[in-house]
Amino acid sequence: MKKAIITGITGQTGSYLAKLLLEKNYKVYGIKRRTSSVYNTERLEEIINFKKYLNKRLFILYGDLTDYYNLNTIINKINPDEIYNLGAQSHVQISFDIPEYTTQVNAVGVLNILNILKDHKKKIKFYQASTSEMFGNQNKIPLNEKSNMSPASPYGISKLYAYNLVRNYRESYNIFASNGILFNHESPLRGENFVTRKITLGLAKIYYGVENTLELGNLNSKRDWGHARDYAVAIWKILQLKKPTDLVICSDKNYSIRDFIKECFKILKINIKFIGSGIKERVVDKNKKTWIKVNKKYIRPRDIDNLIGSSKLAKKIMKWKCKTSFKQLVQEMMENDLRKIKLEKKLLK
Ligand code: NAP
Ligand code: G4F
Repeated sequence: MKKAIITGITGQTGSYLAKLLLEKNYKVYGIKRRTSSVYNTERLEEIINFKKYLNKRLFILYGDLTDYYNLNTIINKINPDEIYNLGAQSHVQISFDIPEYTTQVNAVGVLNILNILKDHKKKIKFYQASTSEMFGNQNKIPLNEKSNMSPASPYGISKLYAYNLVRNYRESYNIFASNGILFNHESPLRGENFVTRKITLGLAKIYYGVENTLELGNLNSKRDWGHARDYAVAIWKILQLKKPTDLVICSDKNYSIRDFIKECFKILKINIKFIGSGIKERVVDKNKKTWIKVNKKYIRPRDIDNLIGSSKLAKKIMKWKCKTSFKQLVQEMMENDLRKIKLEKKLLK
C-alpha cells in the first residue's frame, strides 16, 4: 500500500486530492496546522466518509511548513512514497499585506522539505503546487512550460522561488521533484474570499435576502478556470510519470470576472445590466436593485489582466484534460451555494 503525505490537506485542492488517493487505496497522512478552532477538516468531511477512513487509512498530523524540525520528524517517521506540497498562503491580494509570512511558508517551506529529501535514504517523489501567477503579465499567450515568468505579486514571487528550487534540487541532487504549474481551479470547496466563491456565495445570500449587496474589485481581468476535482487527477498523474518534470495544467479557455457574474445570473434567471464604469460600476436588475458594486478595497496594487494556458504537453504525455466546462463549473458552485444558504435560513427559523 502506497503512503502519501499531503501538506495543505485542509484546503480546497488538498481535500479533492485526499479523496482521490483514498479511492486509489493509499494511506494518506495530512498535515494540518494548529488553529484556534481545533477542527479544520470541514472540507474533507464534506466529500469523504471521514469517520470511515480516520486513523485507518487517513491520518491527520499537526505540522507547519515553517517548522523544519516538525517536517523532518514527520517525513522520517512516515517514510512516504510521495509528498504533495499543497500547503501555502495562497491568497494573492493578502500576500501584499503579509509578504514576509507568504515567503516563509511558500518559499522557505519548500526549501525545508527539499533539504530533508536530499538527505533521505529512500527516493521520495515530491510534487510542488506551482502556479500560473508565476507568469505575471505576458504578451505572448497562451502560456506554456516555455513562457517567460515575471510575477506581479509577493505570492507569485514566493512561488517562483519554490519552482526554481525544485528544478535546481532535481538537477543537483537527482531528487524526483516535479512542478505542476496549475491555472485557477475552483469548486464548491473554494475559499470564500477568492472571487468565484465570493460571487456564488454572495449572490446566493442576496437571492435569499440574507445580504444586500456584494462588493468586488477588478471585473475585467480574465482567468483560465477549471474544476479542482479534475486538477487533483492531474496532480496525481504528474507523480506517476517515469521522470520528474514541470507541466502546465489548465482548461485552455479563459473568461472575465464579468463573464462569471453573467453566467451566475443566467442560473438565477435574473436579467441584469452593468452600469457606470471604473469604481462607480454596478450590477443592477430590472427593478434597479443593486446586486454588485465595485469597491476599491478589492483592487490590487498590481493585477494580472489576462491568464490563459495551453495544456498541450499534459495531454500528450499523461493523457490528461480538463473535463468540467466553465458553464458546468459555475452551475455546480452556484447551485451548491443556493442550497447551502436556503438550508441555513430554514435552520434559523
Ligand atoms: P487553499 O484552499 O488556500 O489551501 C491552502 C492550504 O495550505 C490549507 O490547508 C492551509 O491550512 C495550508 N497552509 C497554510 N499555511 C500553512 C503553513 N504555514 N503550513 C502548513 N500548511 C499551511 O489553497 P488551494 O486552492 O487548495 O491550493 C492548493 C495549493 O495550490 C496552494 O499551494 C496554492 O498556492 C496552489 N495553487 C492553487 C491554485 C488555485 O487556483 N486553487 C492554482 C495554482 C496553485 P488552513 O486550512 O489551516 O488555512
Ligand atoms: O480569485 P482570485 O483571488 O484568484 P487569483 O488572484 O487569480 O489567484 C488564485 O489563482 C492562482 C492561479 O493563477 C493561485 F495560484 C492562487 O493561489 C489563487 O488560488 O482573483 C481572481 C481575479 C483577480 O484578477 C482579482 O483582482 O479576480 C479579481 N477580483 C475582483 N474582485 C477579485 C475580487 N478577487 C478577489 N479575491 N476578491 C474580489 O473581491
